[in-house]
Amino acid sequence: MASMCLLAGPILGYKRSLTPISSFDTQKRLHSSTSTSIAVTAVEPVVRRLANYDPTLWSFDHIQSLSSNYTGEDHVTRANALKETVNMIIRRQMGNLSTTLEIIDDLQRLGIGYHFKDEIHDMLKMIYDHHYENDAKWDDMDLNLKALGFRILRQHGYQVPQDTLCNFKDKLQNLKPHIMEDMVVVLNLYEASYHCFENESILDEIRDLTTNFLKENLGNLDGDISLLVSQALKFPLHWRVPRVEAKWYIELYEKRNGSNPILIELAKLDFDMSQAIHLEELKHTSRWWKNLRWDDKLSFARDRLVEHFMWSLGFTYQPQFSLGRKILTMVNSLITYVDDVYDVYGTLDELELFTDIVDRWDVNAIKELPDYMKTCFLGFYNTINEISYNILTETGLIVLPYLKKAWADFIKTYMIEARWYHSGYKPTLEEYLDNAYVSIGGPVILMHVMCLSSFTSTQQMLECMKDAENIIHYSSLIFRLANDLGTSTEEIARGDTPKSIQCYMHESGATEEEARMHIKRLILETWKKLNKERLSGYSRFSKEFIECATNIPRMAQFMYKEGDGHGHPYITESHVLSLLFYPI
Ligand code: 0FV
Ligand code: MN
Ligand code: MN
Ligand code: MN
Ligand code: MN
Repeated sequence: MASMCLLAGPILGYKRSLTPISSFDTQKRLHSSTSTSIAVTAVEPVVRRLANYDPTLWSFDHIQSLSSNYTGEDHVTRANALKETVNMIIRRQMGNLSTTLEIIDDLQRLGIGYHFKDEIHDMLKMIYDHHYENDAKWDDMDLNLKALGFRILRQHGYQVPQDTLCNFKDKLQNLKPHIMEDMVVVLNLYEASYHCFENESILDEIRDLTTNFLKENLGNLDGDISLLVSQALKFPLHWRVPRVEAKWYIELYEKRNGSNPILIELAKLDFDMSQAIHLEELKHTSRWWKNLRWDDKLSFARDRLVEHFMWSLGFTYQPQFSLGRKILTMVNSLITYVDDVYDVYGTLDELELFTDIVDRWDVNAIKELPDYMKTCFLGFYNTINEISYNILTETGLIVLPYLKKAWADFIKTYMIEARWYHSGYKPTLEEYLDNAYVSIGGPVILMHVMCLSSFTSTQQMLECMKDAENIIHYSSLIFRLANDLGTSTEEIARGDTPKSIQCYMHESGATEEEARMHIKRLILETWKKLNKERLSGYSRFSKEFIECATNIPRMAQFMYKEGDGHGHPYITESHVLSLLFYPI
């Protein structure tokens, strides 16, 4: 009967008391991508937007049917033997600066650096003490090693000054693009320059000059170096997602002359073995998702479980962070659904109610909510309680009060955006970003990561959280700016509050193209601030926390580089296959 009503007038829907919720599916199919639907109720019309998101590409049954051959003891035994051999290789070349730096770089890029944390730590300490503490030795070193050493030391939290690279200019002039070694120097300088802080003009200049040099000569290159350069020009290594880089680099490294077969075998095996663990995590979370039933009860929103898992995998891929990936996948799913409630489906009055109930964390008040919000609130409430319970049994700490607070603060930023939208208010860019770095979800995600770190008390955790405000801010700000570059065109067409591009256009009179350039510059500047915070953070935060905080903006730039890779799942389909479903 419901569907007959809808067929009679596709623009008219009916309130939930008259029409079962499942009819939203039918509405989705009948409306065009930016439609507004007027649902007629017995009392007053409810105006709702519909986004017409693409359905998920991955069914529950398909996810559950996935499996990997890379489980079992034989693989573990082989991997352990390979790790032993790599350890020997590392020890054998210690003392040789050039091969040491190269092997560290390769181990990291192949995604297996985490197995040799202590060895890498010791090698870098030696290099730093020996070469950097002693200026003269550093000055004598060739430019390529300086660039490589500078990058790797900064990656690991060493305060190497930019002056280390100050005499690059004369050298750069003598470099010949047709000589492969010379291009490697330029490429290494380029990659080093992205570890820049604010006001490091030498590094700024290196970035500009090497970018131009690489662009001008890309056409004349072939082989490895041409692939490395074209990849670097799309995104510098420092901005790339480690798990994505590993998959790409393993293939490239394998084809390279003089590559080490032991490293290749270990990298491949490790990728496939950790992928087997990831698949089990995905299957586990997909059962949680199926039980939650939001995919059909809240069918106006983006059903993106697999993509939410891929985000978590981009944040951290090491096997020991399994619980973290499962929790973050749940968190990402909640964020996306609640975001669609606020941006697309909910009326202003409903949203005020929901915001208030989350703030009070009052499960008894759900009877005041419309039906779809009852499902949304209770599912959300139960999930956060479950996450808190998992963290309690894992760490012994009661984190619920902090999670509740982080979620309430987050939802309030959604409410501010909803009020702006409904009143037609146009914030300045600064006013917008002060709210939007929170509304993107970075702080709430990182609060969960923080809660998963090992602390002896919640007091200690709280102090750490306070210390981490800047790193959280910059990480989330890049996440937001990258999201706006990729999603705001459709958001504005559908009806949403002005995003950073529109705010800047409005306040400065810039064209859209100019505004986009401005946002890209802001991303670069924010990376510099993040770099600084990362470095000072090494003594205060867990390495996992710093890595997650750095991987969030990397993942955002990756997901939104070709538009809305999250809203349009076919854009990211090949990455899901390559990272999650297909072994090497
Ligand atoms: C919201 O997208 C959304 F789905 C995000 C931020 C990606 C999900 C992944 C994680 C939470 C890691 P949308 O562009 O609608 O966000 P805004 O805030 O612009 O409405
Ligand atoms: Mn679409
Ligand atoms: Mn949204
Ligand atoms: Mn939103
Ligand atoms: Mn967006």
